[in-house]
Amino acid sequence: MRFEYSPAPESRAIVTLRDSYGLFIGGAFVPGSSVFKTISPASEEVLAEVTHAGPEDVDRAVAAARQAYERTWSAMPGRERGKYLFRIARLIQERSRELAVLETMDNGKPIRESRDVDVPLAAAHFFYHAGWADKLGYAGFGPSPRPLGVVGQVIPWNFPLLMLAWKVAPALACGNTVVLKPAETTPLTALLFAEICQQADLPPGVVNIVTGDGATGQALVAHPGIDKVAFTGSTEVGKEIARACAVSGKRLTLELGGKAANVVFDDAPVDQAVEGIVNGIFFNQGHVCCAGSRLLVQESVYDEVLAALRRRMGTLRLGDPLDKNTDVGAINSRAQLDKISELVSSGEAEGASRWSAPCPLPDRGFWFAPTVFTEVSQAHRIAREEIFGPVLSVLTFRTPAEAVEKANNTPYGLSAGVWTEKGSLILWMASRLRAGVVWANTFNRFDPSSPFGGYKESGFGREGGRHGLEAYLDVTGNADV
Ligand code: TAP
Repeated sequence: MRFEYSPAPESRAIVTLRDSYGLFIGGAFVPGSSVFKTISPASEEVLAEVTHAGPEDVDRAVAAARQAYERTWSAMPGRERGKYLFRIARLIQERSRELAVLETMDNGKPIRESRDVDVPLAAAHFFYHAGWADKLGYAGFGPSPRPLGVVGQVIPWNFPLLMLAWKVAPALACGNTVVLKPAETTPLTALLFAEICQQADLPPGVVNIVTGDGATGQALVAHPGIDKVAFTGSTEVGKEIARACAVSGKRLTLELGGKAANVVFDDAPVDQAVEGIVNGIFFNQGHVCCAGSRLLVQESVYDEVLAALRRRMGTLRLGDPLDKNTDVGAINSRAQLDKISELVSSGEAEGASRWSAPCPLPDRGFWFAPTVFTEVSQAHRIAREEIFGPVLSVLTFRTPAEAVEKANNTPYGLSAGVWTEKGSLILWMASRLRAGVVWANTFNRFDPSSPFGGYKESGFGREGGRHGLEAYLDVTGNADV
């Protein structure tokens, strides 16, 4: 049965967009060298003009961060730093609706996801790390771990505010100051976060935000005044950054791409597994580094699982991201839509069989219907390359050993999922899957206390949990490390 829903749009009235945004340097919004426009991917409407930071602007931001590091932040007792982080966390909660609506407008993701996932998790990251700020000496890195200095952080467009929180909260809790570059297509929630820093009375220069494109990111990671680089984005750019940092003495963490296997055994409850498969690949339009983009189904239940999956995909509602009933929003940019379309065409050309959910696509904006490929071989590009869109590739297996072999047959290693009612099989699989996170009978679950990160070409370093703190601390000279 298909239910028809009346439109239930969230109001945009809560968001006050400025015509133009400056760079956030030294606690104030300042002009930069040039400007660019940020648009809504759902309507292609221009939302605002944003400043493009050139090398001299990056230089100013790094100088402001250095001054704040030396004069205030690194010398401030942890319990005082913690108060600022708690304050920021509470302000994110207070302004949650505004942040959620703005995120959805700029990114294209459904309001249900920005409201129920992105913004609450961003607040949770600040709450969690606020609690660590005065307890770093008890985190297992020796009695007096020290901050690293000025951190340069570059983030992608798929979870703009949440990736900012993953980066800024631990850096600040550990006593570092920050220069952050959001993605070119999604700068607006980072700029609203800058306002939150002002509202929280955060000392000027502790957080600096430089908007711009890849060249701005390049200038930031190459800047000699940076002590540590934290990057989340594609493996291709991650490799470039690793090369740029190689002989600089800068500390580096990389959170890169993924091609996760979601493995369904024949004893799994099919309806629950199908919900997990749908959540694994269609959540956030599949713009998720840890998306379950390769479904491995045990042969004996293949027909049953695929029939249930197609039925469920047929009920997904695609459209206005601000509508509270929308399941699948807009693709973030034309460039990403082109990339998805090119990889999908390659899947068809290489002989895989395509099925897309029968949903009408809006005339304006960037859209792609939820799609599943069957008859996929491991050699196909759609089985090997990260599509970063709502496209699932299905493969089959007979034995657990074959499932492990196929799941690990990827240059990536960020996440994996296992669906079975046998606890022993879950543990057997988890100990063999080469992935930073393995979910059992669920998918895409996040918590600030749980470390997240990759193996192989998915990068190195962990974010979240006690492990994530280490990336922002100098632990040398501590005897018990
Ligand atoms: P990228 O193209 O790599 O961009 C990421 C960020 O780096 C953007 O801010 C980008 O600026 C900037 N950038 C581009 N070229 C740069 C350079 N040469 N030097 C320094 N910075 C540069 O990735 P994306 O397309 O935005 O994001 C999608 C990718 O991120 C996927 O592969 C996804 O798997 C990965 N991702 C990983 C994780 C984790 S936790 N592992 C989480 C989310 C996303 P512009 O926006 O201006 O290009």
